[in-house]
Amino acid sequence: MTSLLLLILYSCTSQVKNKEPIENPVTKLPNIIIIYTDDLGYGDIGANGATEINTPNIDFLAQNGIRFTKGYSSSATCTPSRYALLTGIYPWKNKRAKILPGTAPLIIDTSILTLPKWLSGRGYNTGIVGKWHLGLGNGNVNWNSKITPGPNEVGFNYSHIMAATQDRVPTVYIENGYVVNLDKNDPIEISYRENFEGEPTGKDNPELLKMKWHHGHNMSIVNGIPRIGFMKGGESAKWKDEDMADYFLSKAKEFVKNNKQNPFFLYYAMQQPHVPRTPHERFKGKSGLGPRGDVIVEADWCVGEFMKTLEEENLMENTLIIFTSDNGPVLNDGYYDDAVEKIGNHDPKGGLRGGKYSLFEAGTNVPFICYWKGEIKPNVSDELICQIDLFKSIAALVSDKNSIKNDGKDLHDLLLGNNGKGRNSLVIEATSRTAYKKDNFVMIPPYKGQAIAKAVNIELGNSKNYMLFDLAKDPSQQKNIADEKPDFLKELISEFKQVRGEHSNYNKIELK
Ligand code: NG6
Ligand code: CA
Repeated sequence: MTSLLLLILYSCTSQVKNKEPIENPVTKLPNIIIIYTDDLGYGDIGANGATEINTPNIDFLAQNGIRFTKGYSSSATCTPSRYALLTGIYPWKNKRAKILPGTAPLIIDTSILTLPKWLSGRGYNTGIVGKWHLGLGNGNVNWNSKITPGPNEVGFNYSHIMAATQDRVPTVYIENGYVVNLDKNDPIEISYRENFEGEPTGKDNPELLKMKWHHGHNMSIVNGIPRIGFMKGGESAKWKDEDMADYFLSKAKEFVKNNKQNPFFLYYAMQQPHVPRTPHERFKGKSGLGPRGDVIVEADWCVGEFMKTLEEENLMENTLIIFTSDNGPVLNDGYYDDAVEKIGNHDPKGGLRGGKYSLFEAGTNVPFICYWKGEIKPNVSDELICQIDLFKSIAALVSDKNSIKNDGKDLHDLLLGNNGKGRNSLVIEATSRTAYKKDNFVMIPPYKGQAIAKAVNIELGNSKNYMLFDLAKDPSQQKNIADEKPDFLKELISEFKQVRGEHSNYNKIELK
């Protein structure tokens, strides 16, 4: 449909403006932007019902675009969700797609087809700004020379990233494989096993901390914040946490300005509201909910500022913006930062059960919005869609002739608000466990382990018995109906086994 539209647009342009140089049809392809937040819950935005926090810019996208009530990340943690987003492959097919340390090697095989690689083969300028967390190098990274392979080797022409998470070392920005502002005389060393002699740690030097750790996060101290992992050197390259939002925003804007001559794809992977929550001074106290709320307000502001750039550059009518989150919410994720104490009446889960790390709905049912000025009619959809579908769906928008094979579905009609049909079924993942969704039902197989992860106070979805929920009647998963529907349960188990079966037939690169 859109390809047809693009074709018509192009032929009109060439007829009407026949005295002017004919535009390259490629420039008519839509720009594509994925704004990806970190740990933002379904209920954290006004558009999904939040009343205790203001997110006007994200709400604008929702109110003027299509808002999905059943939009899912593939997983309830970061690395696997990002893997699925970029490859269209179920992350449980890759054993290494788990929460990674900052020293982990790249987990995307550089020979497979990814969304940015495919787009780049179609003439797109492709860029990532923000959180990566998919590993770098081949093991034993030397942070003081070119760090490769990384985002640039799996399809991004431009990358300006943090390696893992805001709470993990190395706490530096990396641009196209090089640590930014690194002083060669003060080389960076990183270890996730042992401290470097003489370096203070959160555990032994509480007097140096401006933020206290609750669980984990007691190793190297950077900017008064204790982190996961040990780091030595790289003083001039270390980021200032409070400036990170402004920093990535400026890089995202720069990418747009520098790449607008061609169609572009930007993966803008914000760090908020993941821990440590470090709002800029301008946002401190703005939400009344403590730093977690403040960084959500900050992230929303970033969305607004970024949109202004698209307006100024006259790109709105030709740009598809997808806004979503890598996994559901968590309050205490390892630091004392008042997230629990100041939550008041705010419900980040939006009435769902569980949260980050959980197989219950709040783990993966996340904010999911598509906006394209003039192209998408404002709408709300209850159809099932997953981030794993974005690769195929975007590919179908760009070219209806593609033969991409992965675990995603082409749902581009749905993305454009055209009353398309969503998925019938989906496997979701949480810390290497999986569950099966079918229509309005979700089946969670029995898993050993604690029912509640005590440190974060989240129900994980572990149970001795099969659980089955009818989300249409029971969206907060209060009533296990596995015993009431034994035949249906059997059917779901058998389908689930089939989907989880042998992996086969994944795309090796087909373009270039
Ligand atoms: C956990 C961290 C948590 C967070 C998470 C990754 C501890 C005790 N907890 O291991 O704070 O960093 O990993 O989050 O270290 S994610 O959103 O990137 O998946
Ligand atoms: Ca996350």
